Amino acid sequence: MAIQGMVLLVSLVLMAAIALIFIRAARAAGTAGASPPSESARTRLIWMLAIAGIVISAGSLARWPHVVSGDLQPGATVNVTGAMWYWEIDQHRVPLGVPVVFNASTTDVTHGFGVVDPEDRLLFQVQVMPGYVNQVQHVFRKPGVHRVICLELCGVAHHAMLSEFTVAAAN
Ligand SMILES: [Cu+2]
Repeated sequence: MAIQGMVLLVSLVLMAAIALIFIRAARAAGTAGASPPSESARTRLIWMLAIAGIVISAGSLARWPHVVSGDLQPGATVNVTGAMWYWEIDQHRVPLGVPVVFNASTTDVTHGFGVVDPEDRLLFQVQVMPGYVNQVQHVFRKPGVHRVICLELCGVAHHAMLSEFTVAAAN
């Protein structure tokens, strides 16, 4: 399941759970002389919520991009520099199917290095901050032109801070 689909599902389940709790509370408030829940019922509820929280967190975060690619050996390294308002990328051809490390830095203010696949889906992003070289690793699964966008509002031409590179089979 796509991450967006998973996030939506988890959000809907949690919203339904919160709605049920509110409905129960509203009903209980309307009942004269309703007795408060017993100590054991409260303990059971806390345990159920804790276990649900752990299961949902583990299930929804396990496939997060930085975890998936965390331990891989890089097959290519790309240096990216952000500046108001353009991206400088030292390679415009990036290999398919191997881990690619992006070293992202900035010459001025904070930017957000975001990469969008040919179907307009955001694959990953990393904050680009003055004084740091931030690394992000990604394995491209689809060939084609990938767009680079800025995801940190950085001034009047932030929206025009665009670039692109092509993902193709390494040879
Ligand atoms: Cu920017």
